[in-house]
Amino acid sequence: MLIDRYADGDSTNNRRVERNNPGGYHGGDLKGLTQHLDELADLGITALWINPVQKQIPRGIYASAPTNLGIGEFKHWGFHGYWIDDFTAMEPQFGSLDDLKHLVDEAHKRHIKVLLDVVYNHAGYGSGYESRRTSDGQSWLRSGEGNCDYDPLTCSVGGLPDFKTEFPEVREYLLNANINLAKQAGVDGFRLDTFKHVGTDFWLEHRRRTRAELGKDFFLLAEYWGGTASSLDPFFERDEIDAGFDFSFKGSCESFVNGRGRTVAYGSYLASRHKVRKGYLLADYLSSHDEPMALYDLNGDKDKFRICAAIQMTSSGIPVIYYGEEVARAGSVWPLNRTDMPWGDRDILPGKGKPRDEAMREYYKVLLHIRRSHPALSRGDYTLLSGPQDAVLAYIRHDATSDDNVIVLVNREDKESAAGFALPAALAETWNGKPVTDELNSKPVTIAAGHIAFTMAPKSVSILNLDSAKAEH
Ligand SMILES: [Ca+2]
Ligand SMILES: [Ca+2]
Repeated sequence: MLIDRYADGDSTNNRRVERNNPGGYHGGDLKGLTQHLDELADLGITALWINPVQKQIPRGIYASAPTNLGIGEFKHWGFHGYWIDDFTAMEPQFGSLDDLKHLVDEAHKRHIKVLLDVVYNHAGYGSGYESRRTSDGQSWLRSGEGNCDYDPLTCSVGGLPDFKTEFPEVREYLLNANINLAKQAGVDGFRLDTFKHVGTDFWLEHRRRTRAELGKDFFLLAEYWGGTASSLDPFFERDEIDAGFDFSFKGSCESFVNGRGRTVAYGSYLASRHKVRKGYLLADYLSSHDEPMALYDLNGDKDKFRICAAIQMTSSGIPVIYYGEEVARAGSVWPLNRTDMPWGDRDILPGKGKPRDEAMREYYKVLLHIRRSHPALSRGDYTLLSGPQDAVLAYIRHDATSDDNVIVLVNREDKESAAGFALPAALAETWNGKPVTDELNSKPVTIAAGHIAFTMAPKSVSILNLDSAKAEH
C-alpha cells in the first residue's frame, strides 16, 4: 500500500499536493487508510504492508519517465516514503504518530496485522545526514562508491547516499529509530527495504533486537531483489528473517498464461517453490511499486490475469496484493505503476472518478475466502498431476494436520480442454463417489473411479474440494 495514493482523510496536511504530477504527493494519508479498513477487511486480507512513514526530504528530484508514456521530465518527491530526511520524525503529509497508532489499533480490531516498511540502507537525496560525523570524525554516508552488481553493501542504490551501517554509532541510531517507532505504534512486523545492500552482521543484530524489544513473533519480510527459494536460503539458514519476496512468481505466471513453455514445466516450477527451509516463507506478488502492473504486462487480458490471481491464491507462501490490483487499477510501468487507488463514484480523493472493476473485486473475495478456508492452500504440500502431454495444469495441495485436500485445475488455452487425471490412490479412496465442489465456480463435480474427467472452459480455473463446509481458520 502506498499511503499517498490510497485515500485522503485529512486535507489539512496536503502541503505539497500535485495530483497531476505522477511523482508528486497526491494527498493520501494514514487517516484516509484507517477510514477504509472495513473495505480491506471485507476483501479478506489478513495483513497490511504500508510504505515507510518517516519524514521525507523536502524537495523533488527531476526524473525522466520512459518516452513511450508521454510524460517526459517530472519532479519526483518522496511520496513513496523511501527518501527519508529524519528517521526520528513522521512525514506530516502521511500523518502523526497517533495516526499510525490509530491505524494499527483499528487494523487489529479487524484481525489485520500491520507490517511497516523500514529502510536501513540509505538516506534521501541531500538529507540532513550528509553532515553527520561519527565521534572520530567520519562521515555517516558514502556515495558514488562501488557497483551494485559486485559490491552490493557499499554501492549507492539508485544514486542514494549509503549509510555506513558497519559503524556502531550509525547502526545504533537507525536500529533505535525504527525499533522505537515500531514499539510506539504497535506494528506486527517490518518489510525490510533493500535487504541485499546491508550486511549479515547488521541483520543478525537486527533480529536479536527486534525479538528482544518487539516480541519473539515480530515478523521480518525482506525485499532481497531477485529473491527465489534458493537465493533466500542463506538468510533463512542464519535466521536473519522470517520471509523474503519471491521475485520469480510474477514473470513465471505471466509467461505461463501467455502460452510459453509446457504446462508440466510450470507445474514443476510451482513445486520448486516448496523447497523452502521449514519455518520460513516466500512472499509472492503479481505487481509491485517497483515492477509493471501484471494486467498491463498481459495487455489488459483480464482472463489471463484472473488465472494468475487464482494460481497465486492457491500457492504456498504469502500472497501479496498490490493496492487496487483487486479492482483492476489502471497502471503500467514506473512511474505509472503507482497510480491512485480508483474509487469510482465514491467521494474519495485522490482516486475519485477513476474506474474500478467490481467483478474483479468479487473474484478476489471468493479466492481469498477459499484460501482462508483451506489450510492446505497456505501450508500444505504440493503434488503435480499434469504429465508432459497435458494441456491442463493440475495440482493437489494437501495439509496432513487438518487432512485438507484441494485440487486446482487450470486451462490456459483459448479453447476448451479436457481435464482427465487419475487421482493418487489415497485420494481416490477418499473422494470416490463423494460430493465434490468446484469452489471457484460454485459447481458440483463428479469423481468416479478415482478419475477427474470433465471439459474446462477456455482460460478457466477450477478449485475442487471434497467438503466445502470447512470453517475459516
Ligand atoms: Ca492528506
Ligand atoms: Ca549499503
